Amino acid sequence: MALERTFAMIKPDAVARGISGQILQLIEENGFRIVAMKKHPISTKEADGFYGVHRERPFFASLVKFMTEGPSILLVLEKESAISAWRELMGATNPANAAEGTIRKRFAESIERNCSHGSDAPETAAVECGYYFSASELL
Ligand code: 3AN
Repeated sequence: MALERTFAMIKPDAVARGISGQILQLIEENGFRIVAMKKHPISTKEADGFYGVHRERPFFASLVKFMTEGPSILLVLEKESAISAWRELMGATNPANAAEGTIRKRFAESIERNCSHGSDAPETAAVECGYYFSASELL
């Protein structure tokens, strides 16, 4: 298996609740290397573009409002099979369906306020890492 990179976010709900440290600890305990990290207030324009694939979904406006309500922590993570490994550690989108021990099972309040984001495929990981980080920031 080859080392892979994925884009991850600790969303505004988790940052505001002061649990980003616990999530970062889980990231490191589970063998991910933090390649890049910054705390960043996502703008409406950025959220609109980032979640553009969901534009026609009924929850889109609410999702953009949520993602812009406070700063997020943006990350590039590296590990073997990082994309699937990070999605596994996050758990299902809806915390009601998330497995025991996952971030969303432990911390998420709802399907919208679900604490974390992770890329879903190599193509989206490449686009999402580049959405917020320049090549010189990937250390
Ligand atoms: P994931 O983040 O697990 O890849 P996506 O890409 O389907 O899930 O959804 C992106 C984000 O949109 C989710 N993280 C969540 O915040 C929100 N979302 C997804 N489905 C719903 C829904 N049915 N109602 C409200 N918000 C949703």
